[in-house]
Amino acid sequence: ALLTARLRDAVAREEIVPFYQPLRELRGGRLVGLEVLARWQHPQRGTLPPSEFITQAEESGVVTPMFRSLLCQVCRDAVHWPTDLRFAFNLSPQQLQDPTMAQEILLLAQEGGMDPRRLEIEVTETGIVRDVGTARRNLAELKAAGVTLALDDFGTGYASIAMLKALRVDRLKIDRSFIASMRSTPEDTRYVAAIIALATTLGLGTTAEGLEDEAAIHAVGQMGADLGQGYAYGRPSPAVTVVDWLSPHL
Ligand code: G
Ligand code: G
Ligand code: MN
Ligand code: NA
Repeated sequence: ALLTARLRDAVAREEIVPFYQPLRELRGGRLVGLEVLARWQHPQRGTLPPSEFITQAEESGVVTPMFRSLLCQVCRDAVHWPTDLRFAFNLSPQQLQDPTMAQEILLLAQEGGMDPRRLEIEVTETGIVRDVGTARRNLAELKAAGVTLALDDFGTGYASIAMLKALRVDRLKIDRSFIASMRSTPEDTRYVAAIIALATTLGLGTTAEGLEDEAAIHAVGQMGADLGQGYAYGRPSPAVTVVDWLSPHL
């Protein structure tokens, strides 16, 4: 209860801030978007990662005001950046169960001057299975407004082909564990290839996560993934760092 009150207060004071990680085209390396990753800039404990507070935020319901605050801060930051940059947000399972979630996101985007076509929403497979009806209506409403839907950590949860069909996601994010095992066990490359082939057959985009070196970038590009994310392209960083990524590079 104490942490919940402290967390609520942190959201109100904007101590929970967006960090950004580049999403790049695998061919050419162009910056096309940024994933928004929450960080708590704690006055005593320094910059805390989501593992220190997201579970508590979800269990207490603070995740909803936290998300609102992050979206508002991103709209403010984005004023200084190119208008074609896209923003990918993570949604908690709890948010997908809220029947007013989609409306609220679209209203906040409008108030912040953010075209919904620049937003990507990342959901996990576990987030969807809980209440398919509400999750599905929320996602359909966002999609109808032009928001891109991405299935995060793909390959590690419960997603079925039927779920991909019902939810009409636009993009699969290959979980970084598959990219990591490709490095240690070359035969494991076939799992990455299989996910990309599935996405391609269904007409979906593929984002490869956890790219830590040029070899991984090259391999997933060869297999047909279109976007990539990982330390090779940039670490999650505060807004001031984003300008360094905007200048033409490589
Ligand atoms: O940035 P980092 O690797 O520490 O993030 C760990 C996890 O925290 C990520 O997998 C991501 O899904 C989750 N996460 C980061 N920011 C947010 C957020 O704003 N909302 C939710 N629900 N999850 C987030
Ligand atoms: O689950 P989700 O995709 O939301 O997690 C994103 C998090 O993954 C980032 O916050 C970051 O901390 C972590 N991450 C991003 N790129 C890499 C990478 O190249 N290697 C590793 N090990 N972790 C990464
Ligand atoms: Mn994510
Ligand atoms: Na992931």
